[in-house]
This record gives sequence, structure tokens and C-alpha cells, in this order.
Amino acid sequence: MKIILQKGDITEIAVDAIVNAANSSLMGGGGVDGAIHRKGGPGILEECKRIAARRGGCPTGEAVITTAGKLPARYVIHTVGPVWRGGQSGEPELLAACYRNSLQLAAEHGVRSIAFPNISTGVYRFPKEAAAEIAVRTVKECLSGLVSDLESVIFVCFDEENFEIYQRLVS
Ligand code: AR6
Repeated sequence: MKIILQKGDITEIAVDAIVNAANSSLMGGGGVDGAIHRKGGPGILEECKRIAARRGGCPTGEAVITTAGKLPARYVIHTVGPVWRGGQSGEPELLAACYRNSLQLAAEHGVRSIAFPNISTGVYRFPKEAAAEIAVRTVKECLSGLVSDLESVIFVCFDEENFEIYQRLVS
């Protein structure tokens, strides 16, 4: 089981599943969400709409899975990170739940390789250092407890600041 760090654009990574930092509506948005829908094509949004119609979107901390459309990945796992409101509104626990629930869903679908963006650290303003610590700790905890086919987890850092933080944490 490997934890890998990569700098760049998650839409270009050929893994079984990439994770999207979505919002509760599942109807797309900016940042990594915008890039995934733009490059993956309309098939992803069609499935998101069906899921939203069935279960009213996706609550913060939870995750749903769809096709990856035209992307090189097989699946997109959409998870909804918490908006940072100062840290006293359950943000750390909700962010950990995003990583945990995404890995659980991946395991249920026989995913062998998965790539995560730095959930909540863009528009949702979660402090990057704290978010990275939660991401790395939660993934390590899950991997030691989860029975799955997972062989590699890639943390994809789009911005230099996150990349430097993760370099210190993933060694
Ligand atoms: N590949 C990898 N990482 C990326 C990419 C990319 N192509 N583009 C941006 N990032 P954000 P959030 C990084 O804002 O904070 C959307 O509108 C970016 O540098 O995408 O969870 C949704 O619809 C940052 O480190 O997601 C929601 O409404 C990280 O991805 C809201 O934003 C997350 O930034 C979610 O906010």
C-alpha cells in the first residue's frame, strides 16, 4: 500500500477513482469541481442529477460515486468538504469524514488506486496545514483498518503551498 504525492491537475490522472471537492447540490461549481465537470463532459452531471433527485444532494462529510465520463479515471467520487467557519463548527471531523467515506465507497467498488485533491482548502477556506494533517492522518488510519483492494492513494496538490505542506507530511 503506497501513499504518493503529486503536483498538478487531478483531471489528468489515470487512476481508478478521482475524488471531487463538490458542494451539497452536486450540480457543479468552480475550482476542482468545475475542472472535473468541464473536462469529464455532461455524463458526470447527468448522474449527479439522478443522485440529487433520489436523495436530495450530498450532505457535508458524505460521498457519492459516478462515472468519470471522458476523464482517464473510471469513477469520480464526489465528497462535500466543510466550509471553514473558525474551527468550532465540527469542521475537522467533517473533513476527516470526507476522506473516510470516500475510501469506504472506493473499497465497495473494488478501486485499486484513488487520487484526492486538497478538499476544502480553496473556496471553502479550510487552513491548509490543518487540512493536510487531517487528510494524511485519516487516510493512514483508514488504510490500516479497511479491507479493500486499494493499492495506492495519491494526494494531488494543485498549488505550491499545499505541495510543500504535503512534502513535509508524506515521507
Ligand atoms: N486539480 C487538483 N486540484 C485542484 C484543481 C485541479 N484541477 N483545481 C483546484 N484545485 P476548491 P473547496 C485545488 O475551491 O475548497 C467549488 O465551487 C485547489 O488549489 O476546488 O472544497 C465546489 O462546487 C484547492 O487546494 O474546493 C464547492 O462549492 C483544492 O483543489 C466549493 O468549490 C480545493 O479547492 C468547494 O470548495
